[in-house]
Formats: sequence, C-alpha cells, structure tokens
Amino acid sequence: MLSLIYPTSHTNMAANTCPVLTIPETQRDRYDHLTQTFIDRFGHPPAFFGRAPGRVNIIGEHIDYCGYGVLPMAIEQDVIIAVSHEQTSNKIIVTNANPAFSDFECDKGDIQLNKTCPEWYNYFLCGVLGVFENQNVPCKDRQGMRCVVSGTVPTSAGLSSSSALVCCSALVTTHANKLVIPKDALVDLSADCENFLATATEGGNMDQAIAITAEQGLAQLIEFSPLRLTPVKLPPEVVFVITHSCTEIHKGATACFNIRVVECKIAAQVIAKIKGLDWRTITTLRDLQEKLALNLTEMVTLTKDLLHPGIYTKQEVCEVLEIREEDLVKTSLIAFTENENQFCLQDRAVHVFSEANRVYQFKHACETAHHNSASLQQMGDLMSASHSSCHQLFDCSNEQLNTLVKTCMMSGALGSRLTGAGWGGCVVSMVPTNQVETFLLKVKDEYYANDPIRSGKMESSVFITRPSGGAAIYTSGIASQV
Ligand code: NG1
Repeated sequence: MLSLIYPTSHTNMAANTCPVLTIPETQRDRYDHLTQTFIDRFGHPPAFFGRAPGRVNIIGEHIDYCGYGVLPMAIEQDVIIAVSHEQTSNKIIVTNANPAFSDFECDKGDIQLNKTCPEWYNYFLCGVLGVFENQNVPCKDRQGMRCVVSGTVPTSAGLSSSSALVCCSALVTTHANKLVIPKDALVDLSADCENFLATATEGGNMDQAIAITAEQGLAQLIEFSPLRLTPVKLPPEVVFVITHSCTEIHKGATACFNIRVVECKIAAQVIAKIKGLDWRTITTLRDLQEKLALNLTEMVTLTKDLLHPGIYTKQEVCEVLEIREEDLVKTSLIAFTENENQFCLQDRAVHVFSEANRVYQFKHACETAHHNSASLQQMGDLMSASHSSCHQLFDCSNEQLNTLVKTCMMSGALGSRLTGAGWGGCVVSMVPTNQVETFLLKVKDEYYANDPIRSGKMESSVFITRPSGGAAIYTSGIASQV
C-alpha cells in the first residue's frame, strides 16, 4: 500500500543555498552575448549572472495546490539575468535582451507591483520586492541594481516561464544584497510573491521548487509542507520530448484555474462535513486524507461514495455545509471565483487522489526501469492515464492537446500527456531513445506540416529536453560598478 509520506533520501537539500558557479564552456557564447548587450546598454560589464530554469512536469498535474507531491524536471530553457549593483544608487533598472519588451526603472524604495498590469517586468519586480520584504531590508540598505534579462522558456506554454523569471530575480537580489536565504525559504517567498501578482492562478509551489532545487541530470519528486525533495534518475532508454500544441490561454486573465482550486477545496470540505470533521479547518484534499487516515486508493472509493457526479450548485454546497451563501466567500472561495455558481466536485477530487497515486507509482517504476521494458511501459501507461484524467475528470485539456497526444502515441511514444496547467500549451512524451528521430519526423509531419499556422512554428515547437540544474549564480570575474 502506498504511504502518504514517501521516504526521501535528500530531506536536508532544501536547507542549502543556491550555488555560485563558473559559467560552463558550452554556455560561454550566450553569456558573452548577454555581457555585450549589458555593456551596450549601461556602458560597463555586469558583476554577475543569475540563472533559473523552466520546467516540464512529467507527472502530477493540478495536485501541488492540493498538498500532493509532483514529479517535474528542470529544462535547459531558462532565464538569465546579468546584474551590476551599488548601494549608493537609488534605482532598480531592468531591460530585456529581447527589444520587443519595454525597459523599466523605479526607485529602490518605491517598488510597486501592479496586479492588473500584465507587463513582463512585474514578474521581475515581484522577486526583488519579495526578497526585500521577506528579509526586512530597509530602503537605505538596498542595493541599486542594473539588470538585463534574457529568457528562452516559451511563454504561456505550461513550462513555467514566469516562475523562472520570479525565482531568478529573487536570487540575483539575494546575491547582490549579500543575503543568505536557504533554498526552501527562497521557494516559499518566490511562490508567495508570484501568487500575489497572479491572483487568477493560486497555484502550488511546484514551479518555484523545481526551478530552485533541481539537480543536473535528475528529475525530482517534490513533496510539500514541509518541502521534501527526492532526486529521480530517469532511465537512459527513454528521452522526454516537448511539443507545443500551438494553442494557449492566458491563465492570468481567466477564472478557469482558480475555479479548479476552489472545486478541490470545496470537495474536501463537503466530504469532511459528511464525515463529521471540523470542515472549516480543512483547506486541501491532503488535509482531508490525513484527518481520515486512509490511503489514496481508499480516498478515491470514499469520494465516489460520498460525492455525486456532475454539478453541485452553490445552493446545494451551502445546504450540505449548513452555511449561508454569503458565508461561502469566506470559507471556501478565492479571487475570481466569488460569483461562481457551479462546482464539479467528484470528478475533480477523483482526479487529484488518483493522480497523486500515479506520481508514486511512476517514481517506483522509474527505479526499476533500467533494462526493464515492463517498467518502462508502466511509466508510459501512467503518463497516458494522467492525460485521460486531466481531460475527462479535471477538464483542463483541449481538442488540440488531445489530438497532439494521440499523434505522439501513434508516432512511437510510450506515454504522452499535457503538461502544466493545460487548456493549451505543451505535451510531454516519453520516447524510446533509439526511436526518437523517427518520432520527431512523424509528429512534425502529422501535427505541424500540413497546417499553415503550425508549420510556421514547427522548429521552435518540438524539442527534446534533458534534466537541467536548478537556480545558480554565475560569476563573470569582472568587478561590479554601477
Ligand atoms: P503553469 O503550467 O506554469 O501555469 C500551474 C501552477 C503550478 C501547478 C500547475 C498544474 C503557478 C505559478 N503554477 O503551472 O503550481 O498547479 O499549474 O499542475 O500557479
């Protein structure tokens, strides 16, 4: 039987701080190019660089905010920030290496986060302010900073470009101000400040946790409250291929994400009420499971017994909880969901409990997969089951993602699924290493080549990715000056 708390081999990893490294030779050209951009903009070289990667979630979708462990890996695509700093300067100045994005500057003592402003630099400022506030750094002691940001993570693709930027700006602010923040605290503060900004996506901490704690060459089982990290070695017989569906939604501008968060919370509260627990103290499905002391399979059965399929109206939820409709706002609803009237409870909770179980099953299969085709097939099947559950129970897929998953399976993948929040964005497929070339040709031919819009985006939409390292500072060896 699977336990809720999986034993970890690296429980103390989060206590460390992010490393300070020298720039790898393979990346030298990119850093040299960024240095030149910095010199062109500010007239002097940067003092150091920060880097944070995007991520692909291999399995464990929409369960981090329910308290459950997930299994992502950091990808090679990343955000790099070149920085120079000086305490006597009052300014925070940030430029994007991509000229399509506008410059921004503000006083270091007057950093305003604008929740309604979608500009890219808000995510940068969010990490800066998150560190200053978390560490109570008085305005006069703050370092003024000049920064140039270079990002390669595709945006709105479910690959966590925004968290990479937030984590990277939090890290460079920490380094410039000579602060010492352990990785687990950096994860929490980056997630808190990003949630403050993106009120329409009250996600969990998966993205920040993997961006900050990833280890080169390894995926990671990440469990929460408290943060626990277990490196997962992926079998060499397979590679993970990311393909973009060429559809996206701007999650920050719609309520769909937060409605799912709320449905999971209400499902937990309704079951708690029926079971005679103090339901007001239950905010996640994991809280509920811990109170009931059942395993994940038993939670699926219990959910099907106690919640009916289909829609609960707000009135019905309030009748079960024995509260007035206006009280539901306080007990259960969050931003963007205050006027929501319909909640799908059984399907959402069944997805969460079964997906949480699949994460542990996947990790277990992974441990025995080297030279073992049955375990490799099981890993693939779990990924495909995850996609079906996201589509049918969690309703976070779309037609194009479903078509792309089907195409990837028919092109030789052992398993394929949407990755990230969904409703558009990317698919991740597990492909036998020795068949990857044929796989790429077939997918390009089937999904992209015959469609005029998709074919134009094909080269940047399909890529193999390997597990990259987590956030780090890279020194350029050049003295800092503003
Ligand atoms: P993306 O794919 O970056 O929108 C979001 C959440 C994650 C997680 C996934 C779904 C944020 C910053 N990220 O990720 O925590 O809940 O959806 O598994 O809210």
